[in-house]
Amino acid sequence: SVAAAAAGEVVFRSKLPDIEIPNEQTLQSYCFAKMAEVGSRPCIIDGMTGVSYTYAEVERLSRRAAAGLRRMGVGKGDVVMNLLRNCPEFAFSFLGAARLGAATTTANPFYTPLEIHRQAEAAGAKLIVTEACAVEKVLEFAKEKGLQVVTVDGKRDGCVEFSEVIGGDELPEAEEAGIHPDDVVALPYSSGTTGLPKGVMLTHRSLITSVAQQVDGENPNLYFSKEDVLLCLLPLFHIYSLNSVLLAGLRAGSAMVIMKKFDIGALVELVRAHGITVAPFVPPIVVEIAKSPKVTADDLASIRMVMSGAAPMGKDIQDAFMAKIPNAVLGQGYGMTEAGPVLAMCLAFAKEPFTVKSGSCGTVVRNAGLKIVDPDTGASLGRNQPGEICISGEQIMKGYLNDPESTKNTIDKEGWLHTGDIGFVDDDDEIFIVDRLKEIIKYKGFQVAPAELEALLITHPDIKDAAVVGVKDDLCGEVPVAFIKRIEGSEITENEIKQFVSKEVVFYKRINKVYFTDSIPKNPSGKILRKDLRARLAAGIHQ
Ligand code: 4UU
Repeated sequence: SVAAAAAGEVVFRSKLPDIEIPNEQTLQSYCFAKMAEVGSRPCIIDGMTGVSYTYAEVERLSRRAAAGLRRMGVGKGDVVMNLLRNCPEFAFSFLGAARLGAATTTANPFYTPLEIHRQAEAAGAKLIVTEACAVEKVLEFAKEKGLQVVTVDGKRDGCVEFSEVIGGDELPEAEEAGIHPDDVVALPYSSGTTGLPKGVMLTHRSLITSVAQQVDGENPNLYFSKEDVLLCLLPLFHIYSLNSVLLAGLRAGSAMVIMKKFDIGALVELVRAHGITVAPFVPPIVVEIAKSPKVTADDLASIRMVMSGAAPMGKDIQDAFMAKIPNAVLGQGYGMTEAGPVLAMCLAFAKEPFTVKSGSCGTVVRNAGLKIVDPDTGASLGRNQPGEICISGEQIMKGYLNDPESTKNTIDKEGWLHTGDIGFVDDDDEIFIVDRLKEIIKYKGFQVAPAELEALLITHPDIKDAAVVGVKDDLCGEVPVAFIKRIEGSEITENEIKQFVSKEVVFYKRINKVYFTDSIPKNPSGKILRKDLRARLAAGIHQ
């Protein structure tokens, strides 16, 4: 529930009234609640092949996936890893696991073996659903650890084909029994405000609440209808797309066109072919479309709503984009994996829309409370005063998997989740993010955890100490750079260090620049003073 305001506290609420949220059921029954109305309507369309699945078919396939996963030994409390680019099977597998009371942990198929193994092991995955581009990276590990591997795109030695998993009977509804609203259904990984990536436990209750806050009610904050065709281009392994596209789309009865990889020409073709009406993006895609001479307003004429999120989008980008596509509403959603994930949503997306300002990342969602807190004193701040954004409500995570300490440091005793984002709420209840307190770096909306890169860097025999911070980048938002203290006598070069890192991490975590230094600033307890490093960079001091 929404944390009560203590004396003197200012708690910001949505302009929309609270609603009844039916979160005492399973996520799958909530998402398919309107089956009688939408059964024969298109649900998932594979943009690659054009194959289209109706709502009734998606429900049936998810029941078959449940039965197939159960045959392979998956049951309540188990974890399945989806290591997939966007494809219909992602949804079948996710919903199938949910029916068994199992959770899905999602990961980027372009991760390196190190990154995949680490997450699979930490999450306790029993089975990995993947595709040809990633299967090589999991086979050996899976054999060693006794995990099963399923492939969605063809036969492979040592693997089971997904077509086989969904080849049998459907799991009857009665056999779904025993799932509690507080059971975990999704387990994405996020480093949150500090440290290494951690498993974020999102329950049936939290995801239903989050989806309802967006698309339910007489005047939904994010109005998706049965007539809408949503573009599912953002990766489903990230919570933004999983929640605000797939789950929100299912609940609303919209059609979703699945796009496997970003290409501006292919995007235009899909928009034209399917009459896409809603396009959820991240800022770099908005920029690319605004700048591309290949895309005209005519190409995108069917789109009525463009959402941006996962990274800051300034007023100038927003204005440039709107000048190009004047008929669409462009606004932002503000999310954080741990927050379930949506904290705020643009009210111009509502069924009865409000007027909003460019550059705002929305207004707090309904059935939630948002507070701005002075990071030094902990005092709750009023309007127009920047401080740390905190959120409460039934949508927030249950906690980090096997990490009560980090959970306690993120969700306080009163139930407020601390985001590590600095922002303010203006006179019209609109939220503006102005800075980040936390160490995380966002490369095109993807998380890069400095602690992960630092831990890797210091395993190199020539590196005595290392610190990683983000620097602004026009194309990517931010990129990681490293300060390195070499061991005495070492002559290791910038390039050698970059290559060492590149071998172990996915492309967007690569070190963009190395600065050699004699000292890494730390506080007395050994915490890296990233602010000081950022100040050094700003002052042009690179040692
Ligand atoms: C400035 O990025 C996300 C989730 C994004 C999301 C989800 C559902 C957006 C819209 C939606 O409908 O999650 P994480 O965990 O990868 O990263 C969280 C962090 C935030 O704490 C903030 O620093 O990403 C940054 N961020 C934003 N920053 C997220 N959205 C925004 C935004 N503006 N609109």
